[in-house]
Amino acid sequence: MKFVVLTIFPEMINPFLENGMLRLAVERGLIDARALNIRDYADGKHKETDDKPYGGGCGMVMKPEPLSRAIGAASEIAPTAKRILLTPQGRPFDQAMAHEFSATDGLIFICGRYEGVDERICQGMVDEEVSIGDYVMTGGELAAMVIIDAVTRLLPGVLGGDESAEKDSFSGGLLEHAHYTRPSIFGGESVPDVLMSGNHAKIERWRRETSLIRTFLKRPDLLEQRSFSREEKHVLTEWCRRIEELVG
Ligand code: 4GX
Repeated sequence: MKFVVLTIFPEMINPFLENGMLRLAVERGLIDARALNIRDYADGKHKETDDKPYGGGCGMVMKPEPLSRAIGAASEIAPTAKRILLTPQGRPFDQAMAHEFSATDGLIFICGRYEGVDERICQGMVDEEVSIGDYVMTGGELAAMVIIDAVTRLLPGVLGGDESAEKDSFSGGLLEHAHYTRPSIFGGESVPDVLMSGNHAKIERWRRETSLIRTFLKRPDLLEQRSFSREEKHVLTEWCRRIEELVG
């Protein structure tokens, strides 16, 4: 899988590629990731990448020529990669999209700064506009790193051990159950007995149940677009019954 990030701040991207999981994935040959400096594709002695907007107004717009050449260079590195423009106007990024992107062979990220990029770039040289959330950042770089991180951890061989179930936990549409490690008592709080019981069937049942209830309490919106298994329906009706009993 190839990632190419087009930015005027490659120094924001490089440390991210050189540490942690990203570094591991590069070392294992699972991904090839690099940042290209849009300024390297700009003209003149000042190598300007932005200009004043036609029609007036405050702020600057990224010039089309340097961007167009940078996208051309990225497409030579990763000819079949999807070209993504990071913008609050894009399709909202989520775990399903992370899975979708992890099945492609490459992604090119176009990181705008200022008020954005010339509209003719958006129309002609971009396959998809993506947003990481409803807030405004100063550039697309953090958004590109968020997406690279979420996609890379899904690639086979990146995270060790019995991780495939964990990787799927969000695509299962539920939040994770609680986690505990030693010591068994911390700050006067102990670990739930079931986790100390050694009964693996019971532990797995507890994890599935608390995962469902937690999702209902913290993020009920996640349950709206999801159907329930027989066991899950049983868990929810059982909680309902106990609440009704309590309320009287
Ligand atoms: N999810 N920003 C992009 C400049 C810009 C505007 C329009 C292209 C078109 C963001 C987000 C985000 C701020 C990145 C504005 N570039 N990106 N930038 N939310 O806020 O992805």
